Amino acid sequence: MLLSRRQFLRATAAVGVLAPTLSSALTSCAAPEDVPKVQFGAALPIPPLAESTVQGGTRVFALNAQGGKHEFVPGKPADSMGYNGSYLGPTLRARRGEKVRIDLRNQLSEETTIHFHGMRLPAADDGGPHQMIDAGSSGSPAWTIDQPAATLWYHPHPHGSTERQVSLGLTGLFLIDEPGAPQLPHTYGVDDVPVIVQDRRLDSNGQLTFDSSGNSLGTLGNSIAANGVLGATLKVSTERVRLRLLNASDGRWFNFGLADHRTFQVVASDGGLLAAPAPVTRVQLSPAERAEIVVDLKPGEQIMLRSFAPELGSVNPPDAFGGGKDFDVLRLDASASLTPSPALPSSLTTIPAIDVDGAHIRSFTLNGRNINNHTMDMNRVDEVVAKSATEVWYVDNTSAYQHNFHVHGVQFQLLDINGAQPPAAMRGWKDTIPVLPRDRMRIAMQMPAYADEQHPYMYHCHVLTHEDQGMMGQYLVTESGTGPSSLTMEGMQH
Ligand SMILES: [Cu+2]
Repeated sequence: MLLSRRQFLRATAAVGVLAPTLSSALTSCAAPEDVPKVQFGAALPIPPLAESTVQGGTRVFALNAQGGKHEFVPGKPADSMGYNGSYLGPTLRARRGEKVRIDLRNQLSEETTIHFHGMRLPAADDGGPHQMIDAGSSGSPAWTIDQPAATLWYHPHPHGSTERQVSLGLTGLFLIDEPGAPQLPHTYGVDDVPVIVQDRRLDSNGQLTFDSSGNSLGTLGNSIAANGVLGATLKVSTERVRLRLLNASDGRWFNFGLADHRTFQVVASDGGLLAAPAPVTRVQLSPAERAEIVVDLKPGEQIMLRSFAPELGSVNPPDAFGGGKDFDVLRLDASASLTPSPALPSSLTTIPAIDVDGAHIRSFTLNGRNINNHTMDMNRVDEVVAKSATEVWYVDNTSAYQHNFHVHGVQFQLLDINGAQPPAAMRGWKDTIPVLPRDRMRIAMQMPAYADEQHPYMYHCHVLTHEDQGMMGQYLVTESGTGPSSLTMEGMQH
């Protein structure tokens, strides 16, 4: 049975349990208690591909948002939420050009939404905080997929309770395929493997908690889950494996690398393939960012995918608020004999640079829990943009704390970071970028092609605690680029 929000908060208020390896990760907690040390070896579960039917030319997926129990710690089932199961959700998969519909039944005891993170789609189908689905009700967002092959994801977005619903397990991947894809490992669950990485804050009873207790980073966990399992291990049977990494944590930055510091290739960012594979030894992801990486393996070897101490900006202390730890994520166990994999192509796709000549320029300043000195107001329209216009947005973090920045309804290009060219792994399509203290980012994008004076898109910090605290704004897309400064809420919320 699920607890109400108030019951849940009461039940978790006194909790302050730490794993020995992350004992300073939380700055204002009760005395640490031992959490069993995680042994690697449990098989990495592969989220099933969601079944679909084609109805009148539309590919239809059916999802149930439901409560359940999930065992992070054996023998200690935790209250959880999932889509079509007790934790996480199936992987949705569709091709560019297809019309899709997602029939979501809300079987939770509370309202929710389903947001399609990274998708270009009409605002009314985006599943933001205005598209609430009551307990016991259903919603059916539909649109035509019109963007490159990518690893996107879906999750709830109810204003003020996003962190709790996502933390409890409402998270799944949405893969877009495209004809003419370059030759990369592509057998789902074999050499093309989704890896949803979350730091989970578990108490001594193995229950999920999400009390940020004044930590400026939001909730930091004491355990690391890959596809919902602590100490996960992937048996690899091919010479190369493609890992689709999603940072689905509340507030933790990951800096992924292999334990022996070997070079691997980043082949895709949030919104699709890079122009060419980017050889790196680390790829850093803030909450909600994705990277697809290809790792070469030798027969019989074991190698750990690790998150090393992330770079959190010069303003922060080295282990800012406990966000600077390193820890193991996923062990890769290569078979004694490996099936040969084709060589990686030297070029992957074409990413035309957005022509920013004459672009409309806007500025967004992150400070405290504010964006441009405001917290979220569901009735206020913060920006009005013209349909399909090219825009350049400056995003400045004037605070001493790290944030990130996500824009709904678009994929953008990161033009520069403090005037400098971004690293190769960030030169593809993005929908979420880290904005470290004192950083100024400049992004360019073509605004959505769907004009709608009633339904806004969101932009916000994706540290879920910050988002719930109101670090979010709304933009409307209209034909002319002018429009109302407030919304009539009547009939919109339900
Ligand atoms: Cu933030």
